[in-house]
Amino acid sequence: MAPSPLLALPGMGDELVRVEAALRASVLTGDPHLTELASHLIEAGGKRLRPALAVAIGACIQGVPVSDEIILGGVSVELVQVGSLYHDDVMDEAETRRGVESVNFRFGNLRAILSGDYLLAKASEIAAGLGTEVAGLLAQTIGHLCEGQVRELQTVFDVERTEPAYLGSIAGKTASLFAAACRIGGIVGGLDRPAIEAATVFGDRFGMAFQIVDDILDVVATEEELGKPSGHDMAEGIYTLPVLRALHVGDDAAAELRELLGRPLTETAEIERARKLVKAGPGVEQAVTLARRYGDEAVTALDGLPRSAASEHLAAAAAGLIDSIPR
Ligand code: GRG
Repeated sequence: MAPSPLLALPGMGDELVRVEAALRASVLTGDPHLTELASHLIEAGGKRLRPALAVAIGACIQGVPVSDEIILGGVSVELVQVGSLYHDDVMDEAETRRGVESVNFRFGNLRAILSGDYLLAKASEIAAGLGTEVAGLLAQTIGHLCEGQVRELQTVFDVERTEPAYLGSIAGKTASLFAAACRIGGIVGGLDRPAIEAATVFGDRFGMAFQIVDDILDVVATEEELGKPSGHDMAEGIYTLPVLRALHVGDDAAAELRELLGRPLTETAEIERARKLVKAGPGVEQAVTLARRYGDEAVTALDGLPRSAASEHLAAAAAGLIDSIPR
């Protein structure tokens, strides 16, 4: 995705340098091999969007630089993100992640699972240092990620997957971590209770829009734009919003798509045909409309936060999500 306007918040660059230092320090262990495993994807990069959200919410009241506790809150959330990617790549048998070899591909499944667990343990330890509310919230969020992922597994290759099933899955697997990042920024930053609730709603709606845009990109973007093969979700049986909408049009294209899906797509020609059918129908545009609606709801939630440069950038980030879709 294109760089978020969030990262252009004055001072955000310096805040993310602090996040980076604390993130790397959090995975230094007494065992060089475990350190290598736990650092692998952290060193590979990533957008650090979730820590940036925690920082920006905290900055709504503190300005920048934010407190060390907010930086650590962002680190705990990013460690959950990275740990979940380790596990996701094992499940997907992925070979690459963040532009480098995935941990499972480089070191094997056993090490990927164990080091993913280690990252979750480190996240929990840091969260516990920030207080029982943050510790409880992070634990609950890890549960939500698992619930979302299990919901996805239950409908794999199911052309009858319903929209509520899809939305429930992405609420757990993606939006819950965005919401937690914002809520932690609010709690640790010292926002009042109504503002903490507003920040949480912002994160949830932002996360929903983010995942829908990600799912649209899987259909419409090229391999060069994505940095990974297009149509991967469809090929693997994960039918996302644009696909579900395309399946329900009731015309010849929908019938052909239905015929094509429901099983793994292994041939490039089949994947390209399925992408073409979805792109030709109204599914993509309808998914953009829903992503825009979630983005608008995120912007509205910001009314409950102190108005600041940070809240302006949060609004621009939410409103700008759909701009990353190539037209
Ligand atoms: C044990 C915590 C835990 C989870 C197990 C595997 C799983 C259940 C959940 C993961 C679900 C998942 C992979 C959701 C997708 C989230 C997502 C949109 C990832 C990509 O986020 P970006 O684009 O990536 O922000 P970077 O690399 O920039 O961080």
